[in-house]
Amino acid sequence: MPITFHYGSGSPPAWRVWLALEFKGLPYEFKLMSFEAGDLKRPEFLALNPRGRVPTIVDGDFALYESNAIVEYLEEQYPATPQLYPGNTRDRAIVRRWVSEIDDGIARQVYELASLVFYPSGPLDAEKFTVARAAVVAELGVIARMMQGDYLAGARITAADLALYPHVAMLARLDGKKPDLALIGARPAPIAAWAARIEALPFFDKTVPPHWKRK
Ligand SMILES: N[C@@H](CCC(=O)N[C@@H](CS)C(=O)NCC(=O)O)C(=O)O
Repeated sequence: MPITFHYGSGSPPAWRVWLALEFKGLPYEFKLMSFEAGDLKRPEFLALNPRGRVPTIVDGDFALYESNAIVEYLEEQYPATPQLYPGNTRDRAIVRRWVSEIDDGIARQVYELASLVFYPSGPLDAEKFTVARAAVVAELGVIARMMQGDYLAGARITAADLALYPHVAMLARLDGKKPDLALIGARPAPIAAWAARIEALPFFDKTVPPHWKRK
């Protein structure tokens, strides 16, 4: 029985899991959930995830939510698939460290900026934009300096790359809505080259959020 994958378009953690399922070549049944239609708060979905969020998977009789828990579960449950936590204990610790740094850093910073752009609570506040944009650009610089090779943790793609990519992809969406942010051009060269590598993955196009493709 394939894994059931509950996804919401545009959700960075859900995109992370989608990339992982594809990278591993695992069969899955794709369930596109609508935030607007309230799909995530229906009793049948809350029975799988009491927080009513995506991503959520169901593998046989096992339901799991939280993107990082899901990616690690897939890694352990399907050890014959391409690895996202490769190497020895220390290598894997470094991948986990990256994922934590991404969740605590750039993910929050991009979310902060995206909230200002997509869900403004009042009139445009130029100072808030400047501060939020500067935080994103500074963190991209830190990540670029810390990169260990073609990918975040070295020569091979890992869970860290799949964790980061959806947040970097959001920069183009932000520029699209507010071109003077000029975030794409502000990406350090190693980040731009790394993003192009992710976008060249054979399954990448399939995972682009469906509502982004409709634009
Ligand atoms: N820490 C969670 C975050 C999941 C999350 O916040 N998902 C959002 C979409 S990005 C969601 O489903 N929000 C709907 C809601 O909270 O009602 C993860 O990594 O899976």
